[in-house]
Amino acid sequence: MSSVQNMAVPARLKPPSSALDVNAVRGDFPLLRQRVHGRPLVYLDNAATSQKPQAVIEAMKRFYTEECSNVHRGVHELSERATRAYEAAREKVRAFINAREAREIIFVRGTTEAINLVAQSYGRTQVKAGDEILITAMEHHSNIVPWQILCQEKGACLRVAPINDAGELLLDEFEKLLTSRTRLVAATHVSNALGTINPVQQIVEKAHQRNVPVLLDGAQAAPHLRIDVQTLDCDFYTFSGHKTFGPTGIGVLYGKAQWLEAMPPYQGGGEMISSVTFEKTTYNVIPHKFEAGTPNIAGTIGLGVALDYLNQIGFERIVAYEHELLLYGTEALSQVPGLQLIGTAKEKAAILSFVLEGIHPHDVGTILDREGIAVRTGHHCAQPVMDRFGVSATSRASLVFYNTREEIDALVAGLHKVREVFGT
Ligand code: 7TS
Repeated sequence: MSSVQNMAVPARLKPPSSALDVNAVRGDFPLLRQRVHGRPLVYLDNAATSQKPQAVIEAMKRFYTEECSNVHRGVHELSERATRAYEAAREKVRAFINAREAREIIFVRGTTEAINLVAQSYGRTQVKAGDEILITAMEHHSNIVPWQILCQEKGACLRVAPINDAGELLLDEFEKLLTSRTRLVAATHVSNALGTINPVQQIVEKAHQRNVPVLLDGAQAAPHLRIDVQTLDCDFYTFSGHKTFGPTGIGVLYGKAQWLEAMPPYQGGGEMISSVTFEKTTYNVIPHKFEAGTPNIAGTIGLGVALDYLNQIGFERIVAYEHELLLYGTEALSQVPGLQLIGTAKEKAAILSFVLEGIHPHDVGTILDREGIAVRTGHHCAQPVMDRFGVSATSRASLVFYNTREEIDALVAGLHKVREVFGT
C-alpha cells in the first residue's frame, strides 16, 4: 500500500476518465492540510458533514466584516446589501436544482427541519385518521420520525417499502403499498447508510399515477449528483448546506408553488406575516410565509458560494471522479479478510459501509483515528437499516471529489492494523 505522506496523486493512479485535478481541488480546502495524531488527515466522513472551500469561508467572513445587517427590514444601505445577497443566494439554489421559480425555495436549518416543515404543515391539513404515509426501509431517522409524530397525532399509518439484500428498493413492493389511502411518499434519493441511489424518477412516476405527492430527501444526493426538480417532477426536495460544502445551520426545502401556497405556516413570527392585529393575522406570500424570524443570513450566502464552487468544478467531472473512487474503494476493501460491505446496490454513491468480522465498529473507528483517518461508526441515524442487515453498527467511509485513491489505500492499511491489534 502506498503512503499518504505525500498526498499528490501519482500519474499512474490518476483515474483515466477524470479531468478533475484533485490536487488543485484539495488546495481549495484549508482543513484538509492538517495532521491528526501526527498523521496527514484522511477525512472520510463526508456524509456526516463535508469540508468547506476557502471561498465559502471568505464569503462568510466578508458578510460579518462588511455587510452584517438584517434582511427585508431596513431601508439603509447595509440592510439592502444583505437582502440582495440573501435573495441572490435563493436564486443560486433555484438554478442549482433547476426549480421553476425562486419563490419555491425555502431556507431552513437543514434537511431535518425541511422534512419537519412538510410533515407539520402539509400533514396538518392533508392527513387524517386512516391515511397512510409511505417511506422506504432505508430512510435516515429524519425521514422517519417526523412522519411517526404526524401519524400519532392524526391516527394515520406509516407504511414502509422493503429493500433487498443489496440495499435496493423493491419497486414492485413499493408500488403495492401505494393505495387510495396514501397521502404522501417520502423517500431518500441516496441512502446515507448504504450508498444506494434510489430510482427516484420511477418512484415519482408511480406515485403520481395515483395522485400521491412525493418528497425526496436529497441530503446525500445534492453533494454528488446533478439535481433537476423539474425533470424529477417531485413535489418536495430537501438538502443540507453543510453536506454540500456549505456552512452548518442552513438548508433548503424546495416545494412546488401550488403546494407551498396551499400549506399553512410552519412557525409564526416576524417576516412571515403580511399584517397582524390581535384579532387576525394575514400571512406573507411564499417563500416568506415559511421563513419566520431572522434567518441564517451568513449561512445562506455561504451556501450560495458553495453551490457556485460545485458548478465551477462541474457535476460531470464530480460524478466520473467519484465513480472511479467508488470502484477502486470497493475493490480495495473487498481484499481485506473478514470485511463485509453493507450496501452493494448496482446504483451507488461513493459510500462504503462495512463490518469487520469479530471487531466492533467503534474499535475500528478508534484505531483508524490514531492513524489520522476519520470514518463514522455507529448506526448512522438509520437503525432500521442496521436491523435489516442484522448488525448493530457499521464503519462507514464516505467519499467526495477531494478524496484520493491514496487515502483509500491508507484506509485499507489502517484496517490491516486493526486486524493485527485484534489478532484476527
Ligand atoms: N437525510 C439523510 C439521508 C441524511 O444522511 C441526513 C444526515 C439527514 C437526512 C439529516 O440531515 P441534517 O443536515 O438535517 O442533519 N446524515 C448524517 C450522516 O449520515 N451522518 O451524520 C449525519
